Amino acid sequence: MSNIPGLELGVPAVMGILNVTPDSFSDGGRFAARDAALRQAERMLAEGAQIIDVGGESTRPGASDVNVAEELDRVIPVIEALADLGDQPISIDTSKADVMREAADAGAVLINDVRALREPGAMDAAVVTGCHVCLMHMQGQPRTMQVDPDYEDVTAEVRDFLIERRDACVRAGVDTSRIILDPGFGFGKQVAHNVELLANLRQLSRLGQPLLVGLSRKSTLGALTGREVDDRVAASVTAAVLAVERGAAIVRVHDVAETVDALKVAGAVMQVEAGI
Ligand code: 7PJ
Repeated sequence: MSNIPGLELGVPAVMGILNVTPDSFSDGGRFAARDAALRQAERMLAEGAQIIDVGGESTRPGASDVNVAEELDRVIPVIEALADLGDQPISIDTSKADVMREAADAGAVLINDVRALREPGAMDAAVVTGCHVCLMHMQGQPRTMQVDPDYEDVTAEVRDFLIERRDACVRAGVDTSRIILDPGFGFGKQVAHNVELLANLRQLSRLGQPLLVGLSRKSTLGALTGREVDDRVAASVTAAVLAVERGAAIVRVHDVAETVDALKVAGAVMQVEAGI
């Protein structure tokens, strides 16, 4: 599945979301303080998260930009403290080259970039750090991406974009074994696009790279269930199971304990099915 140190081969991994932003859409402000963030990370690790994704820039639709100094201030102390806790893999959710470099110095092993290393200097930073990278599809920019997302064939367009970005990374010097792909649920996509992408996820897993899927508490799940963001646990867990069944290697979630339980059940069934 992945050769990120600390992750088991072939077993789906749960990535716990650690937002260190005052404006994150679901746990806004609550974990902004470093100690609170650390407690949340420790809880997610105790619940079975195998990776912690530290993010200091909210990418929710309409969120305002964060400057480099502010983003570094938010994430670096948290990454340093997490690295001191043990050797569980740490991911940095950023698009900024400087944040990638400093996060890697502080102990991050995965760069999770919703802009797929298209910002100035980001590709070089990914290469020099030697980190794993997660390349995500997005149509448009966070501020405006949900205005009128439009596709002829969402699965084909996402696949072609991910192939293009993977190939650009390999040409720049990132080893193929370090590349993870992500269809970018909710990033410039309508509900029907997200549902279609999840239904067709197998086609993306055939690209041969591990897939990361983030649907946790997203508005598509709100649209399908009529539930507010804090009441989307069952919907989120269901989405994670459906994604893993269709080949996802990593699921990025808020509700770690519930997702870990669900994946134990799904994993047992999938192993019998696969004759393992
Ligand atoms: C994703 C992400 C996702 C990856 C966010 C939210 C919005 N990174 N960062 N994939 N979503 N790789 O958590 O709802 O889907 S921020």
